[in-house]
Amino acid sequence: MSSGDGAGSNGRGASEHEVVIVGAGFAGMYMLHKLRGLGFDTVVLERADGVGGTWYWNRYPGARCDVESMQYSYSFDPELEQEWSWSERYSGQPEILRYANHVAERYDLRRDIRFGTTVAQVDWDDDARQWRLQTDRGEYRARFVVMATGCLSTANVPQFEGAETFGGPTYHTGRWPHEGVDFSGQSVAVIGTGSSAVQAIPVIAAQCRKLTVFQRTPNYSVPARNEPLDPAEQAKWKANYRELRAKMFAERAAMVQRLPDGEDPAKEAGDDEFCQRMEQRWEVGGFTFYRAYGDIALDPESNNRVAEFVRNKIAGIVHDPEVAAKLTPHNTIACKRPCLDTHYYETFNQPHVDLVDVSETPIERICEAGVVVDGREYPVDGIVYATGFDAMTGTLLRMNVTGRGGMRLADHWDAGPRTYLGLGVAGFPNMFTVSGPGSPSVLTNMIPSIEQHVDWIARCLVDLRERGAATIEPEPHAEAYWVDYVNAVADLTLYPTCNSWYLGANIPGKTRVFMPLPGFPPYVEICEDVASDNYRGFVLT
Ligand code: N01
Repeated sequence: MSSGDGAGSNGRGASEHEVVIVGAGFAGMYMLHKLRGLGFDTVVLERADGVGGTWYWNRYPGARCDVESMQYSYSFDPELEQEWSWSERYSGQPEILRYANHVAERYDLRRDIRFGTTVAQVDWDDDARQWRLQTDRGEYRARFVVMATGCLSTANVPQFEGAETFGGPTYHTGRWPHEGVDFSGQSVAVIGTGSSAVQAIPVIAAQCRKLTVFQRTPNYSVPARNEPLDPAEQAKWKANYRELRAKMFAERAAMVQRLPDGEDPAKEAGDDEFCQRMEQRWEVGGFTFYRAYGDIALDPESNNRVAEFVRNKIAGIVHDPEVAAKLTPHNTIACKRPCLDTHYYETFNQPHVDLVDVSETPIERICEAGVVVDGREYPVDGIVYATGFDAMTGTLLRMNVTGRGGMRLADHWDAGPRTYLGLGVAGFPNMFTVSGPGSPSVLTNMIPSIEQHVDWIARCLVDLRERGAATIEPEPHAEAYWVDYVNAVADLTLYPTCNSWYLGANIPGKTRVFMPLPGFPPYVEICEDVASDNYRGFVLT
């Protein structure tokens, strides 16, 4: 590649294309397939050795999607929908990665993906009206850049004092060794109790000799109720995919729930009706629990009533009242990303599982033997960091993007990410972000959200080609309007009321701004409207 990337090489050592896509997860793969079909010369740069993005990296024990299998898949090709079969209600990471590989194979995507290629610098060349991408394997140039870099792709590893002195192996859930890890007979520390930890803890506990969980904030979790996928359920989806996909796309999180959403307010429900409805949803499992009433994400009183239901469940499941109290959250339910689990709270009833509350006395340091909290040493053989990600902006900023006049994306986003529609950034022409900050992205089923972005970007590139336009970029006032709009919508909800990664609150020093936009269908309508209205809010040259 670099100078030897074949047909696209420009004779100056750079590989030249119409479009460079960064990332070969579900977004990058579909973008490549779509643009190829439209006749664009496109290449994908991917730092991993394989496709799959999130599902390539997150191989920790218990890793599983909490969107149901029949909905967590591409909808763009009915033949693909029919030929692939899922085995469980929620697919595990290995099965999703197999699906990603099947897609790469089926559409012959790999020939245009440069694996093992890390993008280090991305600059807009105003004279050439081109992007220049420096990678560890040479330079690429392209008129358009599509950042398909994922929302949760830069691991957050807290800088604990003495971390480098630890004598055993350490793992981050999002960078799990491909050969797997055998914890048999070992004493293991897990730091963190977010979605990844909630999935990993029961599985690690089943294998190791001793497990110590270091918890800073207790989390609400609801049973996923995973099970083998009922063949009748799979057949129903396959027979009615078009209708059911349309239903998904009409839902605010782009997924159909097992039970209809409650529309009425939780705080006004009679006690019996409330208990019956919540019990039913607890039994059915999955995100439908969080949709039992219409105002759970909006009204503090209603929210607290649902939260109290989960608190009582924890008290009923966890035998030791002290442990149950530590595991019980008191903040708003579902203002952090809701968790689904398989026997998470039950795991803490096992005699070899300990919970260390580090909310008031943080982890002091890591020493050669283990983790130190409040002067006490917890000796362990290995440490699992389930400490999350520098979400939504981390990966984009790490690529050192500069736009018009050398403006750094990092400076433009100093006070939080600024985009128009989560698709483009003012001053950064011909750059698109799939599931960028300011779009519904992480508040939705990611694959339909990705498909909507990819389809919009592809339509935009075709329109530019037909009009002979060289560049497109958001107007600053449209971007400013959009930032205000996203904030205003978020402020109608309870989302901004706790320290979540949605707000950037998990990364020391990161500006606190609510990054995703709640509500998928209205967003899709706005995107359609903008494109149909001559790309209102964008400048085309
Ligand atoms: O990360 P997180 P995650 N000392 O940021 C703790 C998606 N996902 O990898 O809450 C001690 O949620 C931190 O504590 P606190 C999903 O969108 C999807 O679990 O900040 N603890 C928290 O408990 C999810 O939301 C699936 O106080 C520290 C934990 O580490 C997103 O990925 C499955 C600490 C981090 O939790 C991220 O989830 C799994 C410190 N210094 C994940 N720093 C699906 O099923 C951090 N923590 C699709």
